[in-house]
Amino acid sequence: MSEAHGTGANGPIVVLTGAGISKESGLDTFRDKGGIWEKVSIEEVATPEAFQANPERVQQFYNDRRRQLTQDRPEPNAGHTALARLAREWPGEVLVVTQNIDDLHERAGQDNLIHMHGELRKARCTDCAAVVAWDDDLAPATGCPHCDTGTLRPHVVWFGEMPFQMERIFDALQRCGLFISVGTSGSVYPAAGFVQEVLRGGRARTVELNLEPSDGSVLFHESRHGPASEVVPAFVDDLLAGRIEL
Ligand code: BV8
Repeated sequence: MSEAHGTGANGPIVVLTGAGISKESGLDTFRDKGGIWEKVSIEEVATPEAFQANPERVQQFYNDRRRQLTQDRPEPNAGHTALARLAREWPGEVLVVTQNIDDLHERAGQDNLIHMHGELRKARCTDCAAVVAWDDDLAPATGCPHCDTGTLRPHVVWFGEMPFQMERIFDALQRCGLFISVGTSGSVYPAAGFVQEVLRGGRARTVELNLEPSDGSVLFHESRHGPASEVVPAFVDDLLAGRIEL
């Protein structure tokens, strides 16, 4: 593979991941059959208004998912480990932007990583905004260990809240030479609009690796459909072997 492929001249590779990459690790997706939003509604558990109206219900929703992460200890799958290998072996920058709030990318060794929708194993003070690692249940009265006056909420982005590190993400999208979307239905914004942002730059190649075509499939130069544990390692092999024209 010519060095030109991986140099900064092409900008970073940006990878957007969604719940589909964690599915084979045993974590539910949101909109598939049997998914999370089939069992509970967004308005009930994933908006600031829901938290205001019924904090116990919202805390319980995240306590259940945090326990699944900390007690069942799902393992990263071959999709996660292939992205970590890409970041290690690719001669240029690889940035993974995940919509997921699980810690499977970290546990696969991914370090240049942005959790744009927050993290299930962190809590944030509603008063002083301190963010703390948190593996236990949260109750509406759980106090902040920093300011002693505030209480803790899940450090996740609810609908109607601004996702994290948007400036850094858009900067990378505008510079990138390759945009890969993995395991996401492309139904939640602003993440679902990232591929259009990349296409506006006019240079980058866009690739979708998903179990089935997403809402935005037509916007990708290439799509490979199948489980992440198969299609992601195969694509990373092709990329590292110089078989993908950038
Ligand atoms: C914002 C964290 C603006 C919490 C999540 C009205 C009011 C306000 C905003 C809006 C509004 N109307 C619309 C909006 C915008 C809204 C939005 O997009 N709504 C949608 C429903 C239309 N977006 C927002 O509100 C965002 N904020 O706009 O702020 C703003 C501006 C100024 C100032 C302040 C604010 C915030 C959105 C973030 C919400 N939080 N999660 C939590 O996890 O509980 S979103 C939630 O959906 C998850 O994070 C999830 O990651 C995300 C996207 O879902 P996917 O990851 O794609 O999962 P999904 O199940 O949908 O798809 C799975 C895919 O995997 C499928 O395609 C499937 O085929 C595939 N798959 C399955 N198995 C496999 C597989 N692929 C590979 N291998 C497999 N084995």
